[in-house]
Amino acid sequence: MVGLATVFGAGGGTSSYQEIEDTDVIVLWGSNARDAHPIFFHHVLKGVHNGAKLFVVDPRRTASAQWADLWLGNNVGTDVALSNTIAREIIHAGLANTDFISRGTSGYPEYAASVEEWTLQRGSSVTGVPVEAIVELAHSLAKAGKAQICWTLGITEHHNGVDNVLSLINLALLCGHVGHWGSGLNPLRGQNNVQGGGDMGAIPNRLVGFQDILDPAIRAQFESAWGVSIQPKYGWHLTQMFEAMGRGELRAVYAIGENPAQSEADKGHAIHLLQGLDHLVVQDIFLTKTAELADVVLPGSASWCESEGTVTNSERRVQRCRKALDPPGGARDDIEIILDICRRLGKEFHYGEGPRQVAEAVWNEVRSLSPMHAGMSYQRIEDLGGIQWPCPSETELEPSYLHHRLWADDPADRGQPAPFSVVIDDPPVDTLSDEFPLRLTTGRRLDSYNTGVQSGGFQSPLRWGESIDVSPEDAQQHQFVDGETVAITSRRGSILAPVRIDRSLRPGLVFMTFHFPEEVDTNILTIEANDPKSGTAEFKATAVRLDKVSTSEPAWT
Ligand SMILES: Nc1nc2c(c(=O)[nH]1)N[C@H]1C(S)=C(S)[C@@H](COP(=O)(O)OP(=O)(O)OC[C@H]3O[C@@H](n4cnc5c(=O)[nH]c(N)nc54)[C@H](O)[C@@H]3O)O[C@H]1N2
Ligand SMILES: Nc1nc2c(c(=O)[nH]1)N[C@H]1C(S)=C(S)[C@@H](COP(=O)(O)OP(=O)(O)OC[C@H]3O[C@@H](n4cnc5c(=O)[nH]c(N)nc54)[C@H](O)[C@@H]3O)O[C@H]1N2
Ligand SMILES: [Mo]
Repeated sequence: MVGLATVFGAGGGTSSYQEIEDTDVIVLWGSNARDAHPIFFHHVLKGVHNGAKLFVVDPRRTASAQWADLWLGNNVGTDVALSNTIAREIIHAGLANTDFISRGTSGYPEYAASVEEWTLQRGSSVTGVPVEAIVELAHSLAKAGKAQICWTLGITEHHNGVDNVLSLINLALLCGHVGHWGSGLNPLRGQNNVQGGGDMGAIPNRLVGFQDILDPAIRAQFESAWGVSIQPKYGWHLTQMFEAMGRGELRAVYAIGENPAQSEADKGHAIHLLQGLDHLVVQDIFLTKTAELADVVLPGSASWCESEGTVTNSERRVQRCRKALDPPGGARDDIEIILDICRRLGKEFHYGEGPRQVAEAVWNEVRSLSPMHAGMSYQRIEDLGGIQWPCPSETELEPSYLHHRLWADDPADRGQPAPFSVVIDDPPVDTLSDEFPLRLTTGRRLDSYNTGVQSGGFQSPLRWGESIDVSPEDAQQHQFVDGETVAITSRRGSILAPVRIDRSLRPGLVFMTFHFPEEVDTNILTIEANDPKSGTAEFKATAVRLDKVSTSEPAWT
């Protein structure tokens, strides 16, 4: 979001799922959508069915890559090098979209000069991607009338994640793939309502509707609606919170629907910091590991199918979420609990009676304060099957893609041009060495979810539990058999896991999830290095070594 907000002023994907189905080129970059965004992936497959060419850029030959016309298996942490090389090739082949560059962008000469050092040979040797593959992606992208660049954590979970995103935005600007039907830049959001959470102000620097908390006029509106005073300063994002705990500046935490004792990088350190708090409150639908550390647990909040409200997906579409079941026992809606806490802190809000009425009243307050949501009544959201923001008018609808003004014929209508960014290749913090020669990247599998709290309780026929996935070459070199338990050691700690030999991995690369922390504690290994611009930790690049531990029977054969 930080990258998109920096260039375009709005932190949201720029197109729509419908346009994914009507485009010429789709690039999934650092995204395994087949496993992690299966519904979105159906739109991708429809696009492919309609003639789009699919490229996947991922160090692993993922389930998504198996559907691709071309897979570019780059080395972990070389995405800036790859996109700069692609950019230079586009420029040198005379394929840059000079019309769009002069209409809608700024900073092109500096950018073009900065990628000049990225010859195909250099790019190929740094990234590990063959020259022909780089050329094919470059030429297909630049020649396409419409193209969609989609990314997720393979791009963002690096200490230079924002630079990675900026380097992909550069490619779209270079080819004119933004601001018109069928083209776009799409960060796929992790949970069903991450986009909505950010839009509602659950980020350190914005109020509802992505409005800057430092703007006095905006603050004044919220102060008068809420009857409170709002401090004119930016807050901390999650990583900064943990840093502040380390300095003793943050003494109390209220965690709602988050399990940081399992999901934080270098979790041994994270748990130590959580234990040192004066006061920890956890509000969750399960008793998590974080809840076990808490002073107060607010249990049994109603889950999504037991609550009313809205969720906003990766294409910025606000949809209704309706209560299908009564919550079990005395479980209550998160919002009821929060309103109760407000009351006990001395501030009463009156939104009516019952979940449906409260949810709609809160939503109408959002509409009154956030221009981009103003036109979305509950009735209209129902009638239209969801509405994408921005929707300022109750009668009109905006196009499904953002930033069309960048193409306007009259320069006066164009607004701020989108700036190119000069982005420098910056390898992972956790360097490979003789002691730690293998690159561990962590991620997800289809049938489990994050720290396993919500998916740990069922038996899937597909599930094998956690494993350390190793290329056949590395397994042979270490003389590992499939299923053998081995020790995985990083600069922060050591854990045990069974080996799974996996042909989707290239030599030197190993893979784990973090879905089974009770049995295999992946985040003991990961590094807390993070991108200061976004606070996102470098979960995707850990240096490890593997050692044999025993001659015991393999966990499976
Ligand atoms: N089944 C399932 N679905 C989920 C989740 C889940 O736990 N389970 N979690 C949800 C959440 S919170 C999120 S944020 C999303 C995440 O969705 P994704 O980001 O798609 O999932 P990951 O598997 O974490 O990472 C994606 C890919 O990044 C690749 N990668 C690693 N390093 C690099 C690199 O340096 N460069 C490039 N180009 N690629 C790299 C990995 O090999 C991996 O295939 O999934 C959501 N959906
Ligand atoms: N090694 C490694 N670590 C990672 C990542 C990685 O790729 N590799 N990815 C990172 C990413 S992208 C993410 S998003 C985080 C995820 O980290 P977390 O968000 O900490 O992990 P989850 O398991 O999704 O925890 C969500 C919690 O919300 C609770 N919950 C669900 N619904 C509700 C509700 O309606 N109300 C309330 N109050 N609670 C609810 C669930 O019970 C669960 O305990 O992990 C990060 N950690
Ligand atoms: Mo996520």
